[in-house]
Formats: sequence, C-alpha cells, structure tokens
Amino acid sequence: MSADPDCLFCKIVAGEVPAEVVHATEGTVAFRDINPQAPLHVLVVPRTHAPNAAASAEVDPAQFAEIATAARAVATAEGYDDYRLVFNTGAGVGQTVFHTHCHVLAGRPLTWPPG
Ligand code: D5M
Repeated sequence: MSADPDCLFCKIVAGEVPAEVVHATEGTVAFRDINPQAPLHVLVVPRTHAPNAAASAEVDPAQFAEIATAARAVATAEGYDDYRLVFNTGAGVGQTVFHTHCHVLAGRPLTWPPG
C-alpha cells in the first residue's frame, strides 16, 4: 500500500497534517517529533506506507535503506556526529504510530540499555 488514508504519518507525508519538516528525499520525509526526548528528536519516515520497520524492509528495501542515509543527513545538518536510531516495532515496546518511523535522537547523554 503506498498510502493509508487513516494514517497520521501518511497525512504528514502528503502535507495534509502540518509538521516541521527538516529533510526530504525521493523516498523519505523527516520531521521534528511533537514530543521531543532529546535536543535533536526527528522522525524519518518512508513515503510508502508500511506498519513497521520489518514490513518496510520487505516491501521496499531501497527505500528502507534510504531512511538510514536520511537520518545521518539530519544529524549532520544539526551538528551531531553521534546519534541514536530507534525503530519501535510493536505496541509491546512502545510503538504508537503504525507507519514505519526512525527516531533520530542526539544532543544529550543516552544511556544503555535503554529504558
Ligand atoms: O513514536 C511515535 C512518535 O510520533 C512519538 O514520539 C510522538 C510522535 N508524534 C505523534 N504525532 C505526531 C505529529 N503529529 N507530529 C510529529 N510527531 C508526532 P512510537 O515509536 O510509535 O512510540
């Protein structure tokens, strides 16, 4: 499915819901998280709808790889060499929006293991 009419992030990709877009490529859009958990907290999403990272990797591997490249571009543009990428995959680990998204986090110490 290329877009789901009921999906919030599809609507952001389409420009139907406002977001602070910081980067865009042929296959991805990156925008600031509405509830930032670090000085840099951007979500990189594929333009093609899929419910999670595993599904995106299966449906469009090239577009999925583009997410990692876009994430680095976002971090670099904001002055960060070190950053964390997170794909919550499944409600049991905190996924709340079921359109693949990569959290790009930087700008404060991030502990390991994560909470
Ligand atoms: O992360 C889903 C993330 O999506 C969460 O950090 C909030 C963010 N979010 C939700 N609505 C919006 C809008 N409208 N703009 C920007 N960011 C948003 P998850 O991994 O699913 O828990």
